[in-house]
Amino acid sequence: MKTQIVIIGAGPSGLLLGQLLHKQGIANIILERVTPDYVLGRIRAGVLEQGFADLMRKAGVGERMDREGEVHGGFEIACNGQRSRIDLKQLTGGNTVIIYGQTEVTRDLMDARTKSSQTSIYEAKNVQPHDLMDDHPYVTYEKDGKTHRIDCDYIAGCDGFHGISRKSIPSECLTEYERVYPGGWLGLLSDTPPVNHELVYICHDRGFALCSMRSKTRSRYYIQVGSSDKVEQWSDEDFWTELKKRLPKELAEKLVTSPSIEKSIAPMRSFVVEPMQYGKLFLLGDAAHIVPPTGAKGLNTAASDVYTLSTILEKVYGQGRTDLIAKYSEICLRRVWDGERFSWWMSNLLHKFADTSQFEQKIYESELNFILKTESGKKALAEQYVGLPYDTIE
Ligand code: RFL
Ligand code: PHB
Repeated sequence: MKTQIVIIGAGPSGLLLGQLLHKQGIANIILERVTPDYVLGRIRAGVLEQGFADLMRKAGVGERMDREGEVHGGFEIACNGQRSRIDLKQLTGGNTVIIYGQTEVTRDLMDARTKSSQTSIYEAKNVQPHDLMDDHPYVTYEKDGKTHRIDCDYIAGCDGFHGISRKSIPSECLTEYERVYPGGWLGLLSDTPPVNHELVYICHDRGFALCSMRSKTRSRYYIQVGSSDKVEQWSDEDFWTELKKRLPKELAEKLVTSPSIEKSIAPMRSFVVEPMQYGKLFLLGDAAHIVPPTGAKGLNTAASDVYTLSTILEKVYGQGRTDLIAKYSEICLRRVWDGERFSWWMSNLLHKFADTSQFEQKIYESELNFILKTESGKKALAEQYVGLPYDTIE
C-alpha cells in the first residue's frame, strides 16, 4: 500500500488530523491498535476551546457540536465553601468554551471518515515506523496474522502517551520533562442533572473536586484521590459521600445521585518531550505531552498540534514549502508549554498534594486569593482557560 501520510492512532488527534488532511486533498491512512468501540468507551475531556471548535468546523464536522454542545460563558471556583464566578465572556472580550464530550468529538470524526470512505485500519497490531531519516519512510503492522507495509511521505504519531511513535525515536535524540503529582482524579459519569449549570472547581481541605457535565441530564464529577487508590476500592456510595463533603453546602443539598455509568481514575502527570519531530515522524497530542486534567488543556493542546501540522502539510503539498517541516516542533512547543504551565499552576492552586511544603501551600493559598479577588488575576485565569491564540504559520 502507498499513501501520503500514515497516521498512527485513531484518538481525537489522529482522527481530526485525518479529516483536515482529507479536506485539503492529502491522502492518509489511520492505523489503530484497538476497536472503534474501545476508543469510544474512554471517557475523557469535556471542555473545548474556541480554537478546537473552529478546527472541527473547518474539518466539516462541527454541525452536531454546534447543535448539541453547550456554550459556557463562565465557571466557578469554590474554596472551602466560598464560591467565586469567573466570567469568561466579560473577562476575555466575548470568548467562551463549549461543553461537548471527547466521546462525541471522536464519534463525529469517525462517522465523517466512514462517510468519505477513507481508510482506517482498526486492530492493527505491532505497528512499527521505519526509515524515519530517509526520503522513503514506511510503516509495518500485523492484521489477521499477516504483516503489511504502507509506504508514505510522512508519519504522524497520534498514538497517545503509551504509543509506539515516541518510543521509535532514539532516546539520545529526545529530552523528557516530567512532574508526576502524588494524586489522581477519580471520575464518575451519571445520568443525573448537573448540580450547577456551569462547571465548579472545588478547592477543599479534604482535596480537590470538580462538578462538570456532558448535557442537561448527564453529569461528570471528579474527586482527588491518592496515587495508589484503585477504582475498585471506591463504591458509588463512597464516591457520592466524599463528593458531598467537599461541595459547598448549598450544592451538596442539591446534588442528585444515582448509580454510575462509568468510573475511572486518571493519573496526574505533566510531561513534555522535545523535540516533537524526528526526521519524517511528527508527534502530536498525548504522544508528545501530557497535562494533569485541571485546566482542561490536554485535548485542546493536541488540537493546536493538529492545526500546526495540517497547516504545514497544506503548504508543503500546495506551495512546495518543505522549509516549514523543520519548524513544526518549535511552533508546537510554544503553545504546549503555555498549556503545561497553566495546568501545573491550576493544579497546584486547587489541590492538596502530600509533597507540597507548608510554605508552598501558604503561597498557593495567597495566590488563589489574589486571582479571585483582583480583576487582573481573574483576567489572567480566564484568558488562559478559553485558550491562547494559535500561531500564524507563514
Ligand atoms: P489518545 O486519546 O490517547 O489516543 C491515542 C490513540 O492511539 C492508539 N494507540 C495506538 N494505535 C496504533 N498502534 C499503537 N502502538 C498504539 N498505541 C496507542 C490508542 O488506542 C488511542 O486510540 O491521544 P490523543 O488523540 O492525542 O488525544 C489526547 C486526549 O485524549 C487527551 O489529551 C485528553 O483526553 C485529556 N483530557 C482533557 N483534555 C481537554 O482538553 N479538556 C478536558 O476537559 C480534559 N479532560 C482529559 C480530561 C483526560 C482525562 N484522562 C482520563 C487522562 C479528563 C480526564 C479524566
Ligand atoms: C470533564 O468534564 O471531563 C472535565 C472538565 C474540566 C476539566 C477536566 C475535565 O478541567
